[in-house]
Amino acid sequence: MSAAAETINVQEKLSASLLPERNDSNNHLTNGAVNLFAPDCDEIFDDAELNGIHEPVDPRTSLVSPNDLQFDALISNLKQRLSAGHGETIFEVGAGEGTSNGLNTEDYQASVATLKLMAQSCNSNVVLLREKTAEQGTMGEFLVRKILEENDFMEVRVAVVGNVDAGKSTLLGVLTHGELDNGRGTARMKLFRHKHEMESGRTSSVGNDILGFDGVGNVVNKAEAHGAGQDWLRICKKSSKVITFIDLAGHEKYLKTTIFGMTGHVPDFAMLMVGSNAGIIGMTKEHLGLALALNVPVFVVVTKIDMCPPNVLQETMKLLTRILKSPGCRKIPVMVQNTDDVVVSATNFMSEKVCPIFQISNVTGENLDLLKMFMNLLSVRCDSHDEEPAEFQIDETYSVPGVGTVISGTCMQGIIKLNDSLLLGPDPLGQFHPISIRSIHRKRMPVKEVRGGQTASFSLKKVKRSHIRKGMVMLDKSLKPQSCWEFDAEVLILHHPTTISCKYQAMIHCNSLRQTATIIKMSQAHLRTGDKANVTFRFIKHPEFLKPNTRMIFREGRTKAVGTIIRIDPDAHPPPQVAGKIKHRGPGRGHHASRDKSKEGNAGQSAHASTSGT
Ligand SMILES: Nc1nc2c(ncn2[C@@H]2O[C@H](COP(=O)(O)OP(=O)(O)OP(=O)(O)O)[C@@H](O)[C@H]2O)c(=O)[nH]1
Ligand SMILES: [Mg+2]
Repeated sequence: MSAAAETINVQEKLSASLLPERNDSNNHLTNGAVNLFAPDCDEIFDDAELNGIHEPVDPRTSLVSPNDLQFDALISNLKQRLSAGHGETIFEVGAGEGTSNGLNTEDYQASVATLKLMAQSCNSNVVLLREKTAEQGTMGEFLVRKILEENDFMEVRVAVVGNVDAGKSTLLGVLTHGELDNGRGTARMKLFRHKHEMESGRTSSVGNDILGFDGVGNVVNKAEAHGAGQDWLRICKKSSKVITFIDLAGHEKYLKTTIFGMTGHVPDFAMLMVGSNAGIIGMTKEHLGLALALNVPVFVVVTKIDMCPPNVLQETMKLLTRILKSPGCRKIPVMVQNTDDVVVSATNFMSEKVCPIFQISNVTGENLDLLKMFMNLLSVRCDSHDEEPAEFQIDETYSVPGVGTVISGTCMQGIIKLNDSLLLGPDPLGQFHPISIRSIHRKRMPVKEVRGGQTASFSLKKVKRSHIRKGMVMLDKSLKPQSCWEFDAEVLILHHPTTISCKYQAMIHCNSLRQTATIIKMSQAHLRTGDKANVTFRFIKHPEFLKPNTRMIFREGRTKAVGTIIRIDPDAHPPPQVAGKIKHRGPGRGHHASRDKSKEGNAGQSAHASTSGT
């Protein structure tokens, strides 16, 4: 059987294989993700009961002619689904239980009209995604998306990984700038940040670009006038959903930066790119492993189908499906060949089991529409935890003339507002210092607040850039943060040529922090490939802010391990060789506020525009 046929069969089995996971009345999957696909039959019934109606409501016909009470229950159900889906949900019309699906034309039209009224009451747009014929008539799937204020948008981050020359930067150039590639590198030029990248054509840093979708799913980005960059402000204002692509380097020598992009930039999803003619070579498996280790759901884009002989493409697909199904990955590959496949794979993607595969050409544009439709349906993966105290991790710092120090990163939880006073740290002594927020930008757009799951940049009052490093955090004062020199983690050794013992040193990547640490204790004497153990690490340079349950990567040369932090030790002391050398460089010391004030001036809109990322 051909690889393509194999994946199509898997797709047919997909709905059946995913059904048992819908196991509670709130339609949450066993792994915690919300399945937007399923109709909330139980909730409709519960609401109806609450309203004193004791007859069970058939979900298939519930929208045909609801009475006032039923209509109210339907609206409250839709509101819940919109809130669980961070502002959008996919609603099935005519879906019943078992084999009883579909509605006759009249009832179907009445149901669609009801859905539109429901959406109107929830201040949302409705768009038809697909219709199909079932046993009892027509069924339809609709995207219901909340209409947001002009300065607000849903944010989804996609890390773009894959081997050198797979076409990562090219695809992003084509998607975000609306012009096809010439096969010799024209499209990627818009993405590069450095002169040497332009010259070599190779990405070496973490790049950023955005693709905006409006309320009904149209792409907002326009093919810009010759040489002009995309206007991020316009895109953000017109978009309901903004996809931020994190363009990463495929070359092995930049792996450290690529890992930083995957851990520090907190992607919701990873797009693994494979050149169809080159196949699964170089860093492809390494990058796939990285996404799996960090529990980031992956979809695959196979490029260059315009120039690939059919037998080579078939070989690549065969190997790809084999790797995805292997015990190390345990994914269900789904070949996406039409809009139906897009809806099925997008709605089931959150289960982390499904791995959609696209075959595209950046030169002819083949299948790019399917990829764009899929991107439009990608949901926000993290909860914003608005009620929790604010926590922001820094992944980049800038010194902006006329503004001062600007930091960018991701808000992990809570809400940060203009003029808020937060704690910044840890400094080399492990201490945190109060700072206040003088301006906030999301994707270069000035805003008044930022919440969990969103990236942003801030200009800070009275802080020198040299006092801030990647991996530092800004936290709400109520968290009473502590830094640590030592922590315990449960690690799994993915690869090591021989054995790991105490005193072994390697680089820890955890969120946006990167620092070498020494193993000072292990639950067993030696660790080999495949071993799992509890290990105590000690940082070699300065203390860090860590939280239990965070995923981390531990790496040195070809040695790779993944782990989860289980305990931090705020009382441990610095390693002896460092203890005598630490100088205080925290914000607030050796710093003359009055002198800096004149330098910093007002944080204007253009300030953050000159920063590349958020
Ligand atoms: N014919 C054809 N060429 C393509 C396609 N996609 C990319 N290319 C070409 O492939 C080359 C490599 O593309 P890049 O986008 O730089 O690859 P990359 O994955 O970003 O590479 P690194 O940044 O080094 O990891 C360029 O010359 C592109 O023009 C495609 O679909 N068809
Ligand atoms: Mg590139």
